[in-house]
Amino acid sequence: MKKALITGVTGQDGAYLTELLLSKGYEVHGIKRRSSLFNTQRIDHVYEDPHQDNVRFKLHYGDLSDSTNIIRIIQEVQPDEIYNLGAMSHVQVSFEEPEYAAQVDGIGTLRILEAVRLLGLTGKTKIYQASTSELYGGVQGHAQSETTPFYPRSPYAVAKQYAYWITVNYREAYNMYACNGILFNHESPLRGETFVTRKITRAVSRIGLGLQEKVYLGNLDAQRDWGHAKDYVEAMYLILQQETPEDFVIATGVTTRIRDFVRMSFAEIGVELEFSGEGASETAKVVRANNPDFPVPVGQEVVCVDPRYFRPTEVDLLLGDPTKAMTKLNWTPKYDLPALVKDMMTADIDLFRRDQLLAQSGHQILNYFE
Ligand code: NDP
Ligand code: GDR
Repeated sequence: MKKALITGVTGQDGAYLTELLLSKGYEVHGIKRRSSLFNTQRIDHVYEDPHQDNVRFKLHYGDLSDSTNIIRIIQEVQPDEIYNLGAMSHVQVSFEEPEYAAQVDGIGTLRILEAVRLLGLTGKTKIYQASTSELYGGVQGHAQSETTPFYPRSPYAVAKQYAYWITVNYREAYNMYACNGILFNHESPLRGETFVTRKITRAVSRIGLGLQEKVYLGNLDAQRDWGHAKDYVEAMYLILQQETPEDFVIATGVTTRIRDFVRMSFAEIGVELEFSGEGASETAKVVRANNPDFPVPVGQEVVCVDPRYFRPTEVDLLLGDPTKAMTKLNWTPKYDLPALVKDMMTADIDLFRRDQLLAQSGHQILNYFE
């Protein structure tokens, strides 16, 4: 039975990858951080009671900022594959916590690579590094591929650039099987609530159900190449099954503005919007609402721009060229953007119907401020 070790197992990708590897017969070990509240909601459905026999999913406490526990866990598990998904993954927050982002997203990767080397596992353990389209940041005007030079535009992206190159360096210096998956944005119903897509689908669901009046967003002109996380974890797995270790861009090849993601999400509840104004004074009002389940009044202002969400340096356009992955890995995404939006909206409407029931029976419900 193959053994995989996943850092960031409690995150969006960690959860989908765990499901995928368990379905392929792997024994899966995950590293979770100690937190003051439970942080395993995304993987609770695959959790197995450690007191049972033949448990194939095991969690270990650990943190990418602590090389002692990384070495100990890798020594204990002796994994065939490590998927390094753990990171402080929020671009805007990295401007607030630049040193932490460097420690975890940059040096954290070195800790994994060095642990594998020190433990003499270079011939056994394959390593997947979660690299990102943010590496291309300031590269604009054409689709970005494996050969496009990098221009990171945030502390997050700069830390990830270190992680990218240290992975390449360990591969070349020590003949390690270590690869970068340069993944463009990928979303799902499990996406963290403060990333823009999930923030939008949650807010639109709540507005449709009468639980919230409007949503405040930042730069509506940015363009992203969005795929579904379920498709992207398949690519991670495929990258580690190749004969020789290589780096791959994983993307859909289609880019869309944030404003259009907003429109598509409102369309899912039968609401049509009209945008007016520019930059920090842009707003959107309802011009048509034709689904009686979501009776949002015509004329209601439902989107406002809040410059608080503007970034000191923005990445305006991301558009990936996945040709190499499609030809060499035989990877093709199953979800397009409309299918992704539908999946996220269906899940969030379902989630907030529970809040609607609570509100109707007089209970106070939470507000969300991000
Ligand atoms: P999430 O933010 O959903 O998950 C991040 C995971 O990392 C969580 O499990 C989190 O734990 C864990 N983590 C955070 N800090 C530490 C730390 N100090 N030590 C150990 N673990 C830590 O991210 P995604 O699942 O979306 O992304 C997975 C990886 O892929 C990340 O590295 C991200 O940067 C990268 N990436 C993501 C893309 C995307 O569009 N989703 C695109 C390209 C790259 P906790 O749950 O406790 O917070
Ligand atoms: P990104 O994702 O920075 O691309 O990083 P995010 O969803 O945070 O932002 C995408 C774009 O939307 C604009 N935006 C807003 N963003 C947020 N979060 N909140 C808002 O209110 C808002 N309004 C507009 C942003 O300015 C930006 O242009 C994600 C993360 O998963 C990274 O870890 C990963 O590496 C990259 O994707 C690829």
